[in-house]
Amino acid sequence: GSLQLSDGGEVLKLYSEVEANCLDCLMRDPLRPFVPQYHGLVTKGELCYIRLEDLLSGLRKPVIMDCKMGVRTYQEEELVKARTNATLRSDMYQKMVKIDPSAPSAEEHEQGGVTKSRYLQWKDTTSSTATLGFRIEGIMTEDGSVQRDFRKIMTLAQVTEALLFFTRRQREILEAYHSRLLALSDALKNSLFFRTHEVIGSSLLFVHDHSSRANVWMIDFAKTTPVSDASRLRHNVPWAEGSREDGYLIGLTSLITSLSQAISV
Ligand code: 4IP
Ligand code: MN
Repeated sequence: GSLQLSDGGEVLKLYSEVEANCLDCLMRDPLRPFVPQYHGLVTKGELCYIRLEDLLSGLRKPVIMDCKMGVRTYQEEELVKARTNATLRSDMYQKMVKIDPSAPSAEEHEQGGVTKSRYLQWKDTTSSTATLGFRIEGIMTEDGSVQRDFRKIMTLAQVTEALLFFTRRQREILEAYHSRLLALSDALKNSLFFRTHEVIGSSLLFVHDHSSRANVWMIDFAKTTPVSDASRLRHNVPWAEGSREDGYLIGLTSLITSLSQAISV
């Protein structure tokens, strides 16, 4: 993600027009209680930033989990680009080889590059994204260390294990997350923003600390774009190219199911 700076109870995030437009809409939508409060823009030197509520402010040694939502993490335009004027990314090829040297095709090995859509698709299909509609991108434990090995998780049972690790099996916290996600699910049903936006690469941020407060926030809207006036998205059906469907609710349902399982362990 883009660089974030902390600034007196606020977080500054590098300006993106797409994200700023989303935040403008979200401040007037039923989803507002599930999004960091947006305070407009600020310029520092040459750069423009989005001013956001610091979701960690007031927390002691917070424990954080980032779940990237949806059945895909690339925009449809990325596929069009790959077909029409494919840019080969050597950085993405290298990241791929580092994780699995046998993942690139013979041609990709030869070129030493892959397209962005190919790389993101590969990540989506080697994680729970494509099947469960979300993946755990990372967990930050209370000592501040970030663990990223959850990205290869494929099954709901593994997700439940990860949730038990993340919450250290604290029932109150698991239950607080569960009810927050049910409330989010209600808000999404009433949200005009949600009906009219394709939500790609957005995360749910789970945060708790020593008190049994636990909260979930929707973050990262740089790849969340409006659909045309006439169309509405369902978010709970598989994606087919052209449909713009993101499978966001498939992921939310998986997460709620997994939390229920973790609670009943
Ligand atoms: C990253 O791959 C993430 O997928 C980024 O998504 C994505 O940025 C990067 O694309 C890609 O290189 P790794 O996490 O495997 O390093 P996110 O920011 O949601 O984590 P986009 O542009 O898709 O947001 P590039 O093109 O920014 O490098
Ligand atoms: Mn990003």
